[in-house]
Amino acid sequence: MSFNLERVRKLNNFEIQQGDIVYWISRDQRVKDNWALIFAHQLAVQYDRALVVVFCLQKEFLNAQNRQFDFMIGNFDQLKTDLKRLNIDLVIADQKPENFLPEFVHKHKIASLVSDFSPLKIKKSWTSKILDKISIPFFEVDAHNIIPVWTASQKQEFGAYTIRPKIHKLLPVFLTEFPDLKPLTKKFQKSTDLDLVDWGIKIPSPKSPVPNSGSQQAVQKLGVFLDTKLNLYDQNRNDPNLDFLSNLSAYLHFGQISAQRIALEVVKRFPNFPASKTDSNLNPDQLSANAFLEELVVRKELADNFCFYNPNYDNFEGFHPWAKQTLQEHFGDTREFIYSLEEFENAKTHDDLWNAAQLEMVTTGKMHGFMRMYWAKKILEWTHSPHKALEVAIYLNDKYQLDGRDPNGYTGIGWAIGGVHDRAWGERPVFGKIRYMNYNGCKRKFDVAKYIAKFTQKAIRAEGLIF
Ligand code: FAD
Ligand code: FO1
Repeated sequence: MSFNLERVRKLNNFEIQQGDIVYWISRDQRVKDNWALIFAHQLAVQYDRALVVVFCLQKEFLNAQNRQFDFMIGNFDQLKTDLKRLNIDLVIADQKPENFLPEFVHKHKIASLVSDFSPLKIKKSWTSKILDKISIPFFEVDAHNIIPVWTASQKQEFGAYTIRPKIHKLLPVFLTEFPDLKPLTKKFQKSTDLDLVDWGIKIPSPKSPVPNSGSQQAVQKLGVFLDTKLNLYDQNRNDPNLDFLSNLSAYLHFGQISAQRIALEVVKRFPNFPASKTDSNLNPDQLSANAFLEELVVRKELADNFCFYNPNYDNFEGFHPWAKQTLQEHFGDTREFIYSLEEFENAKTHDDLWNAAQLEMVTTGKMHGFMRMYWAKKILEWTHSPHKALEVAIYLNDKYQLDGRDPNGYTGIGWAIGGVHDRAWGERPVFGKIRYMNYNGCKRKFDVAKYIAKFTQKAIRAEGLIF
């Protein structure tokens, strides 16, 4: 089987014992194309054991609201059905992972624990608390990145230009097809002593209509993107009035589709990625595909690199020294406008373009990628300090975006407000040397009035866009 063991980290030194295998599923909520499940399945086959998948449902998760929980839960039936085909049970527990998993391991005499990987502090904290309480092998598998984050680079990278050559070099090794999984012969037998462990809650019903969540929908969306948008992606991606992005970010965030699957499908159609430096004869369709893969692979994996190596990924201390210094030098600058969190949240600024972007996010659960840059930079301009700007941007992004609470979000906001992965630009008030964006620049790029008209309160009411 083409399984590269670089994808796996063993987090302790225990050896495998008698008993079954648990895959604690969190970030990669799918059966197809999931390296963590593939590894757990491989352990089950190798040692002739059963495999059970456990999900710990948290009521509080980084400011997630009903819309995000509904999007996530909307995929659980599919997950359960897909696992059942492999003779694997799904247990959903509404308890903290650090309480439920050690007890489950103990109660069911589990031989080994496998989990998917996330660079976020919340997952690191769950993992370290579990490690303190168990004495069986605990493996972590990077099932989200094409190149495992610890293999791509051993340090925090400065920018896309420093990680790109490393990623491009390793792609032939890691951008491979996934093996098919066969049903397991052994089935997990739950303990008869059910009182001590809460045996799986009923899958809660979504509270609001879920906008097409689930692994099947993700595959459909990918098909539409490949057939009708990819060739014009590069040309149209910075126009928020056009629907030319993949719209896959929420599916990627919840692991309902694998980034590696998307990349494989793109490369099947456009095999010249990465292009060699000397290759200047690429046709426009191939160039467009490469522009998309730059975002999906290089930018996305750079975001995981930032959060993995920088525990301050969500605060001012995480910025590079040049950015902290320039922002500090401009702390005292007069701000023309200052808004409270409430004013931002209710889209009550003087700027109709900013308000429209905020309303797009609140009503649809997804702001267009181009507007995210403008949106975050204006929060820097209209708050008392970069600290406050970060707090407001992260709060709103995590609360309203379906794809929020993600390394891409913390890194994107860090880029806009703190120059993360960017360079110094011409100095100006408030921003210092952080790259600036303004309304007139947007006007030159796209039909600003059209975008505003679409997302004004009145238009939203008429078209029923509210989430
Ligand atoms: P496409 O253009 O179709 O891109 C495909 C995929 O590539 C995306 O789904 C994403 O996984 C990846 N990608 C694209 N752009 C970037 C980028 N700049 N950095 C890292 N990966 C990228 N992305 C999120 O997933 N969650 C967030 O919370 C988030 N917040 C952001 C906040 C700010 C201030 C900024 C500037 C960017 C943010 N991004 C975030 C990155 C980017 O804007 C979104 O990934 C993109 O708009 C999602 O839409 P899409 O899937 O249709 O994009
Ligand atoms: N992962 C879990 O393991 N349990 C949850 O209850 C859970 C809720 C959740 C809500 C919103 C959201 O955006 C993500 C959520 N996740 C949850 C998944 C989470 O994205 C990943 O596990 C993170 O990467 C953890 O660091």
